[in-house]
Amino acid sequence: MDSKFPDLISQFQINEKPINVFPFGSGHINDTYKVETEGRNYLLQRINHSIFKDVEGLTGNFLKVTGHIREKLNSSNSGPQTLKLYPTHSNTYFLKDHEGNYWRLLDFIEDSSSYDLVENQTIAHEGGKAYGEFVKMLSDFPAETLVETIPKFHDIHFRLDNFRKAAKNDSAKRADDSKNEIDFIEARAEEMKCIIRLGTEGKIPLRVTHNDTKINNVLFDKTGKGICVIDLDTVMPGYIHYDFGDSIRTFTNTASEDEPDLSKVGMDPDYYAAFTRGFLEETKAILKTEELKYLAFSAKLMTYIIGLRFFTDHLEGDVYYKTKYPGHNLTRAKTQFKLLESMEGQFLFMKQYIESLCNDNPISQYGT
Ligand code: ADP
Ligand code: GN1
Ligand code: MG
Repeated sequence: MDSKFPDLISQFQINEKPINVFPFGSGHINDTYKVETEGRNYLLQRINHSIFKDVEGLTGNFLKVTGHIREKLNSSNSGPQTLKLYPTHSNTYFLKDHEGNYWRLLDFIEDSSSYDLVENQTIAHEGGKAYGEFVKMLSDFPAETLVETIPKFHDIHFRLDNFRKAAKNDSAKRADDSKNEIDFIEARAEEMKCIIRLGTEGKIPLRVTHNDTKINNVLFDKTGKGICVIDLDTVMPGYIHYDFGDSIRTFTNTASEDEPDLSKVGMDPDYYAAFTRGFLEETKAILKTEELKYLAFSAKLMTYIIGLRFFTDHLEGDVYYKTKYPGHNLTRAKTQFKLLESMEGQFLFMKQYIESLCNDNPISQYGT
């Protein structure tokens, strides 16, 4: 174990001493470690401070949101859990070390697993229920009391501007080799502006959304039941489409997010159906007709946005996401764009499936 950990961990209000501390999980943003002790285990995270600039505001959001969820879970006394942060001896819920790094300590959720790739329909259905329940539990939480931890996070105008600047500046000299991707993005740019337009026109409400609903941000128990939604750093006001769409992106892909063999990449219709069923079982009653109408489209939007962000990072020389090899972000972007094409080919099915679940409130899904 790195010699910095015992001192770091001793600054939090826990009784146990660490025996073993090792890197854990496959997130792209924070540095995550499992802390083993003679008693319970913990999860230590170094918060990526260059991405999350307001750690105090982010921690405030975390405490408010988990507090609200905990009250709901207590009153229903059911299986799901929420994350628990430990305070430091100075009674703050994060620690700033002498190098300027920010750390937090959480309960390690035992007997749980996260997946990078969906393995069966139970996982997809349970994932849909977990993310659906998460938004439902927060539907009465005052969104305006949360800080925006990453401003304009899913703002398509902002993301397109960043991409166009990156392509023009071409600081890593990669744009010439990426003509196909640039054309792919531009061909779809107008279509992708519709959710933000509906929001600006007041036709869909701002809710408290998770905004990073990928498959490995839900923990499942051994039977495949979803037990905890994690990675709460981006919980802030957003549209329901951000959560549903980003989930479909990762819960339905037949290959990994960074699969280089594009022939393996595509949207599995059975996983789409299973996730959607679970999500709507929890949320149908709270969603407005106008929100439901754009759900199928949102899967295309979020696959596009995340592909656009991977691609922009590639053009900028891999400055945002953790990468394992040069070109990793380009591989990820190509995978997203192939997945988006697969969704385009199955869009009629995607729309009709949602319509079939909304028989009591007939809606026609948006888009062609
Ligand atoms: P990142 O922002 O880098 O994605 P996450 O908060 O998602 O960081 O954590 C990374 C991984 O660590 C998760 O995908 C999950 O596998 C694991 N993990 C996170 N929190 C817990 C927890 N409280 N208990 C057990 N495992 C966890
Ligand atoms: C990042 O933190 P992680 O790995 O769950 C990113 C998401 C992307 C995702 C793509 C704060 O999520 O927006 O969708 O990678 N999080 C942030 O895998 O940028
Ligand atoms: Mg994560």
